[in-house]
Amino acid sequence: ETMLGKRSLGGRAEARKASDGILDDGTVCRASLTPPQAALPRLQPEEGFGMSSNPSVYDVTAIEHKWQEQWERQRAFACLDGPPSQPRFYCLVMFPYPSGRIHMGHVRNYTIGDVLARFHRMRGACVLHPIGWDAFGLPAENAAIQHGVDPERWTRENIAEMRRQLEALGISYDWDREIATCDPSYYRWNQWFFIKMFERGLAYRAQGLVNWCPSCQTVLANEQVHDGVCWRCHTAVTQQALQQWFLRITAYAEELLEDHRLLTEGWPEEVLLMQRHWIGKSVGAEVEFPVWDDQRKAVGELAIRIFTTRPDTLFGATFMVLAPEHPLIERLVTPACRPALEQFRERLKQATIKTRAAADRPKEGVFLGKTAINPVNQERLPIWVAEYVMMEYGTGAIMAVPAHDQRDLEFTLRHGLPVREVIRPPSSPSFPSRETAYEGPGTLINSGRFSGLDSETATEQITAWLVSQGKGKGAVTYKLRDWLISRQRYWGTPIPIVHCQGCGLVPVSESELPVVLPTGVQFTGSGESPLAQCAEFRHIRCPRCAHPAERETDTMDTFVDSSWYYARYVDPQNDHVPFDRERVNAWLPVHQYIGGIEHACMHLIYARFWHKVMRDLGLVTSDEPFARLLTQGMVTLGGAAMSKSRGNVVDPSDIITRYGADTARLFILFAAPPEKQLEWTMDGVEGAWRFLNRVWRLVERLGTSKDMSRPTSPALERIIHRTIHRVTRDIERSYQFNTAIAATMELVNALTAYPALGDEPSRNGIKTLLVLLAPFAPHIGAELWERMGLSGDVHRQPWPQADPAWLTGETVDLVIQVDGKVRGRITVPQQTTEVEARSQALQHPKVQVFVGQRSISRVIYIPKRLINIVTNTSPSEVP
Ligand code: ANZ
Ligand code: ZN
Ligand code: ZN
Repeated sequence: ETMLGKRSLGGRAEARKASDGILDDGTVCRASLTPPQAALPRLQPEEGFGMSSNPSVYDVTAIEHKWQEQWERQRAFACLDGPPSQPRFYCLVMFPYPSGRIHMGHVRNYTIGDVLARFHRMRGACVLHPIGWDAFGLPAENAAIQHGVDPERWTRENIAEMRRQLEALGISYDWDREIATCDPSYYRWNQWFFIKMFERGLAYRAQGLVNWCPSCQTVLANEQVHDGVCWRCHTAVTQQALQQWFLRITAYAEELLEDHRLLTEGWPEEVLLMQRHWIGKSVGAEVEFPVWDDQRKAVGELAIRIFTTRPDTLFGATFMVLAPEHPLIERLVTPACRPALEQFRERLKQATIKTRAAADRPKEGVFLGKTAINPVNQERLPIWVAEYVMMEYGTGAIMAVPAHDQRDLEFTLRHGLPVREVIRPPSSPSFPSRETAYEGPGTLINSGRFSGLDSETATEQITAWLVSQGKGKGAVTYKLRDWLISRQRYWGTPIPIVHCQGCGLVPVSESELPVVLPTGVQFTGSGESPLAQCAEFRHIRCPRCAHPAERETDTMDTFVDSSWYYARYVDPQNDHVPFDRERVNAWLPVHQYIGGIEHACMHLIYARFWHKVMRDLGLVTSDEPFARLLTQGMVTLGGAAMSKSRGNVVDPSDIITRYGADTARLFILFAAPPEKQLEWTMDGVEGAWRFLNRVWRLVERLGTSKDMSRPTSPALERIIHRTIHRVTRDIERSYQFNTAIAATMELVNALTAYPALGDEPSRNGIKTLLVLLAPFAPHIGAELWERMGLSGDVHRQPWPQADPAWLTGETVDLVIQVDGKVRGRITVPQQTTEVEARSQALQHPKVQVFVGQRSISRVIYIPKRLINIVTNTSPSEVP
């Protein structure tokens, strides 16, 4: 019997959740992760780890500090652009907002990134692994309003505190490239890009809706509206139209969709799907409905243009609907209908932007007193205004087909309008019900000469007919809206525009950049934004005509800051251009980007857009910024995402103080594959801690001999090479760090079980173990390497290579029994562990039949001969 088998299984390896750590062969490994017997451990080195028999616990804090200081002093992870021949690896984690404290989500994100960075360095790549701060944003300004602290100071202090916490995690960042987006040296380039976009018509000003607090007399960000009321004074929030700045992201809508083909390999399908929905491409037609004039004169002069995805339902239109903001309304509304229209508009103001589009809102609307003519059958359709039609989508007007559009049907039921069915469903001969529209395709009825056609053919033919009559054309619409970037806020990038009476909108000249945020402004939270109230900032001479003029006082959405920071990291100190083209093109696209799924749409679409703009400005040559994307799963406690309001937060600092960064990292990496949800358990943390202590004791047992020449037994040699193979493959191919760590745990078992010459563990084996562990637990790796007297630094060792000769070993036939009866045979390598043998046996179809739903009480394994699976069955039940 191998000791290895016994140890890894411990006789308690029931089928467990994936998060317990699954070996690549599907077996659960709890090598040293058994729950603690006692309560919380005492972690003072001198006291031992709550286990008096094991006094050899090491001084985590001292050791981790020692290495962190050394890395810092040596600038150990500074990235010098290597020779062109050296492979490069740009590993980027989404930079944090400096809230002041890191949370477990950060720890997970940055640990994953660090393993990859360290792994690729050891593999010989030149690695760029930067960090910085997404430093503008509302919380700093809210702190200023509520507590009177200066946003800049608040932010800087938070950055300092979070930097300290990140350093305590031992992440291998190149701190020389640290950037903070609130530095004028950074946001200057936001302004530079803005001007380039303005010159190209990609930045423009137009009416946009904002949230407005009537009591504070101020614009509110969406985050400042809580359940429809102002965060400060609890007054109901209204909407207001204001001149706003937009970036024309819609000009890139098709390309943003199209270029998904470049990302199918490297991005999660889920993210691409979410983006596809966000961009929301709809193919259909635009159709003109001439307005009926009572004098029958001007028919056709005025027309309502609608967008529809269902030209096949044109004969079913029974009325028209315009968005409340539609410009034609003023020209259409009859005097008799005007009072009702005004009332309706008053009511609308009460609705916030978010709630208006909600599906379950009653379909409010008013009649304008006019009709329009359906071009296919000359019917006259009443023209209404309703809030469920959005000005920002399509043409801001629709033909309503209540029989086949649910929203139209609900509106009809409320306002007593007619319904006409024009599509017969393929399967059922009758229509579902009076309350449910049939929205699918079918056969046309009541549709003149198009009756009898199927939806698809009819769509084509009706569109062609409309084109031939000059009444319409094929059209494509996107849900994606232009990006509203103005914020009536202080703590953001000032928009570099001057308003001149004579010249209009004039960009600040490039030599005058950056437009720096003024200091010493008032934060009241009411009235105009602090910048608008700051006369010294506001008043300026026009760059073009030198007459007195006014600066734009809006600042930019902070998503601007995060749209191109990945390029700035490559050349962070450049003060002539945003970055040097050659240097950036040598590094982009980012090889691996890592962050939360919550950024699937906004951030990741804005950055893709910005990249394409930079490409079109000739600054980058690639089409996409991020070649691969990993979206890490949530960290949960008690099944729910950790959150302050829920009170289920574990503070990373507490864990690091008690157990050390290596334990925190190892636990997080081992508990679940990176993209899966991770349930925080103290048992797991302690298991990771115990494992690291086992490694420590293994090295301690070596004594003082530095003799590396002792032979390693062939059996152990084989396990070492198999471990190298598995760890490498799991990191490289699928980022399955949990199984990679499980493999190192098995190696520790083996090293404990196969002392090279009976008295001491294998030095060569431990050396390999430390190299393999270094990316996961970098401090203990470096410390034990030094203590073993090995030369150099473990983090600069080349990654070991598995010798293929050791991977294909001789095989043996194993007999499989279930409850003592032979049920099959499998061929396995001689050194197969009990864990592996068990897993393979359980996959055998015959075994599955005979085990069935029963639980397994015991496994008897005789290496090279037999495995017997004993189930919880009374003997009489055995067939
Ligand atoms: C007639 C029709 C008949 C429609 C039918 C649907 C079903 P998607 O697929 O989301 O693009 N629509 C067009 N512009 C709109 C706007 N600004 N606000 C609200 N609704 C608008 O939806 C396209 C459909 O949404 C269009 O096709 C139009 O209604 C409506 F049996 O036209 B349809
Ligand atoms: Zn208010
Ligand atoms: Zn001027």
